[in-house]
Amino acid sequence: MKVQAIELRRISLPLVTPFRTSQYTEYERNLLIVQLHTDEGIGWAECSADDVPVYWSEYLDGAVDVITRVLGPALLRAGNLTPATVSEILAPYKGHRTSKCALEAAVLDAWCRSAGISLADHLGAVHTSVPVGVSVAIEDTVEALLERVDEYLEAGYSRIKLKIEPGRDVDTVRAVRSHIGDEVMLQVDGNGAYSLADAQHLARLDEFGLTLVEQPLAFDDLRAHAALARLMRTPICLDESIVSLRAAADAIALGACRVINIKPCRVGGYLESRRIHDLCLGNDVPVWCGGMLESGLGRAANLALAALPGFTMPGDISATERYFAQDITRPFVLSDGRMELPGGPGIGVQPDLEVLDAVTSWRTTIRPD
Ligand code: SMG
Ligand code: MG
Repeated sequence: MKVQAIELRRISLPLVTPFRTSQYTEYERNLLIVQLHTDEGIGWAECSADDVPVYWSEYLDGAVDVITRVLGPALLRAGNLTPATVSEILAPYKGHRTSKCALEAAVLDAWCRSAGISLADHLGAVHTSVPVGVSVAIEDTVEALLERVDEYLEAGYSRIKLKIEPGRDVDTVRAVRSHIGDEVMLQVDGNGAYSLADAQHLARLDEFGLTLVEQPLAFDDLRAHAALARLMRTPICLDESIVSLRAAADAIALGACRVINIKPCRVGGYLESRRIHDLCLGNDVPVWCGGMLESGLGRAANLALAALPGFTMPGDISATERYFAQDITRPFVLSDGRMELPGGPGIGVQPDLEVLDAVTSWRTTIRPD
């Protein structure tokens, strides 16, 4: 397959409620949409970097720059390529995994569409629907948080994930656990806001029967996570720390986690995600698919990944209405705590071009020199 042109658009989708984590509050989701033109048809994907580098080092303006000046031209120069060669072509350029993921995902979509197969089948999916959870933002008051949790449980989510931060952790989790009862699957995410000095405090979370505690400590401190893991009964799950297959292997070998959150945009793509999945499956480490408040394009691709056999825990792949009043694709809905894979070739959905135009604030096309 030959890449002929790469169209980039910045879009902005207002969030139905602000998304507040220990690091940042987001009011609208600004994303980069990739439309890849190849000699075998079109591929769609998104680059899910944030406006500012707070979740991790990548951010949207940086993604625009590196795709426009470096990664995009490299793909255009590459001649014939397959999805598997994209990461090799882009390997000389260090980092920028979210941008690399967007380009690889667009190639995968074009490739699968032209072959008439779904991305899910291409990746080796074994399910046609997957259980999904919801990530609940930090609220000013416990009352507001309980209301939000009730709303999501009523919608049927299979598990609740609470964002926590110092000062909003043990007491908050106690209130939510006693409100929802012991049966509901509950987990927490610190987004790296704690240090090993908080170990005794974090260990107090053990009494709430949590499924896991996600990324409590700094992203680049596997040893501290391993030390914390020895002090807590609740399994540690890593998110920000797992940037590659190698990082996943290190984390497992060090005992830094018992569960891994796989986010394709964090590890450089869907094929690296599958390699991490395979490693975890071989080591009895359950995985689940993380989320970055994606548009329907990223959501559809994440669903395909989440249908692989090792994804035994509900992912952060929530219904469209949890994020946006209007998405660029048809809405994704929940049914009995699960979400159906779209089916159809490629990622199985396409943007509504009228809606896409309406939310686009900037666009450019990268062509061969
Ligand atoms: O897509 O539902 C979603 C968001 C899930 O909590 C979520 N993502 O650390 O896991 C995480 C966060 C990262 C996004 S913060 C902008
Ligand atoms: Mg996380």
